[in-house]
Amino acid sequence: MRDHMPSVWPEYHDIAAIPSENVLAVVGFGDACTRASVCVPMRQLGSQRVAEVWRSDSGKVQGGKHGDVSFVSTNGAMFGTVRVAGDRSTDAAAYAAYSAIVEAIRSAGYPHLIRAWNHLGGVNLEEDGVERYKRFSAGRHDALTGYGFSREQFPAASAVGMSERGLLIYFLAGREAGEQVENPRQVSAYEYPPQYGRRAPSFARATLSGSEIFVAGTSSVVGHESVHVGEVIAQLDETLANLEVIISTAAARRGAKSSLGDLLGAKVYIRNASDYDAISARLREAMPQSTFLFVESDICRSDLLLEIEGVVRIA
Ligand code: 3EB
Repeated sequence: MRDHMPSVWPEYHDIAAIPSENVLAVVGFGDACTRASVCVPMRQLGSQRVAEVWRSDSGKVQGGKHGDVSFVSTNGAMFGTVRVAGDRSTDAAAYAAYSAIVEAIRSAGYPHLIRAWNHLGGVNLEEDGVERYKRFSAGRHDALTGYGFSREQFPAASAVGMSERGLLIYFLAGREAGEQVENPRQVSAYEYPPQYGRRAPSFARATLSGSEIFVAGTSSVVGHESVHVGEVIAQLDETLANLEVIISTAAARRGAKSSLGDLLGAKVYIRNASDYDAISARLREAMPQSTFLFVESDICRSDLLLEIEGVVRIA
């Protein structure tokens, strides 16, 4: 039933050592977009220049385009990107982007959204009195529900800023549905009260797909509230507690045991570059096995100072 999704997973490699076999896509960041199929305008922190390399257990990759969505696919998995210019309201941009994504994945035969990365220029700025992130949430919700997606079909996601205008989304879709996992320490995002936007955010805390746990962008949120406002290390510790719980909960669904230390790699979005030294030192200690990509980025709530995402392979 569950293992039709071939394994696809991200690896973080120095841009001088990007592998060439079984690569589905390369996501570059900032000025390090060598060989990148998609380049996210976001400054990397630290001395290394790293790319997010999407590997798969199949070497055969096909490319295609549907509307504004470019994609590559292999067996049962599709990796796609869409970019919308910043010349209209953010609700309309998100609605257009998610409509294009759903049209593309359905027409290509990969109708299940597994994981999405949302990058939004000026994410915390107000647009006619409403924060862009809230407008984004509304447009995403209206598009997905308009196409018949139920909350159990929302993908795991990250939602962060970027240093250019507009909206840049990349995503993973499957021929087979993933399985959503929610975090018992947190209210499901799709049940958030209206203070976070007129439509609740349409994402899952994690998706199980193939042998992977795709963990959504995770922050210092308990219940539905941001906690430890203004305290970056306390936010980091709360984020790690959230990651631990979502990873162990997801693994338990497959009768497995996994924890924070099993993250293959982690991407860390840091609002204030001056926090990089303290955050990176603590993370490398907490997760000595993991590889990291650190970027400077706004987070979708203005009181959040960091967000961490990653992937675990269940043995
Ligand atoms: C949170 O837990 C923090 O709207 O897609 C994290 C990951 C967050 C994804 C999204 C938002 C999103 O609510 C914010």
